[in-house]
Amino acid sequence: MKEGQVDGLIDSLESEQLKFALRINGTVRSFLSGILIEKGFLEIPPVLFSTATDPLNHPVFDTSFEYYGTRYSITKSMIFHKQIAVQYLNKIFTFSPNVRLEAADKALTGRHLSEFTQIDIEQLYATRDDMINLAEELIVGVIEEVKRKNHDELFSLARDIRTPSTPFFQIDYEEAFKLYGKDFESHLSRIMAEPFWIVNIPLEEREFYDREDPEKEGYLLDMDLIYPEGYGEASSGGEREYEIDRILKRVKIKNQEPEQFGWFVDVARKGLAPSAGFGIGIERLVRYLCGFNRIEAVTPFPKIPGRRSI
Ligand code: ASN
Repeated sequence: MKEGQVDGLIDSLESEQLKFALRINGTVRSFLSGILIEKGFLEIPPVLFSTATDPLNHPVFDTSFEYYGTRYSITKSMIFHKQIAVQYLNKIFTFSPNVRLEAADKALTGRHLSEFTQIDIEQLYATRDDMINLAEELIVGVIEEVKRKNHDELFSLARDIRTPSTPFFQIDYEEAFKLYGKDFESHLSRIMAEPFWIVNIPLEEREFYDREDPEKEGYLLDMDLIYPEGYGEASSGGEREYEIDRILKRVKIKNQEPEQFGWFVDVARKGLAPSAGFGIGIERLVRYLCGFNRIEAVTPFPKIPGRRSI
């Protein structure tokens, strides 16, 4: 390729570090699918576009398009598909590519890509505590596996990752806010030495599908996992709203319309059993394992918010 022709678009491909990251990425994916299959989870293929996708709790550019008279959107997360899938399949996971056309300022965080993959997990009749335990097992397991299998890569990257002890530290959203102000998440991420949970997030901070705590009105039975050393958010998840009245109430609070989530609401009207789950961003996990400053270093064709990409 001629110099200047791709004006920095293949920077990542030219880096030696990318090969280390991709080897670690391979270990991460095979470890996670191996352990989940062993535990009886079924892997379902990803859904790339749908008539209903995650509304998210922050604005992104629209990715909808029309196809034979039906409006679809590119998947922002498979939240609705996984909640429906577990009604029949009990325990599922998927490596789900998500497209979230974030505003350009998100590039400053070093952990946002407009196209990324999350391993999305859901289990019927599970509680938040079940999912916290599972996520901790996966995170500790993946760190141990990478240390075993990718010793050479970690050595070349001069990366020394500490294996966290379980259970991970948990802090209440409100308590963290009181102690450290509105930037508590990044502050805590910088000062902590091991991953930790933020729990009981206020209802208005999250999407309608995270279940409100019946014993603590206005707070959710959800959780965010945060990496230490300043790497920021790793995962989010929780128990789900499954009763139609509650779903409709929550959609209304968000000033959204039930029609926006058409088939999901229709299936929910027929009755859903409770479930819980979470998603772990694969690129963020690999970035953390590699100790990279910026997330685009883990992938050959990064989509950096606001930047032209191939
Ligand atoms: N994966 C997340 C969850 O399970 C949802 C998301 O990606 N917004 O709650």
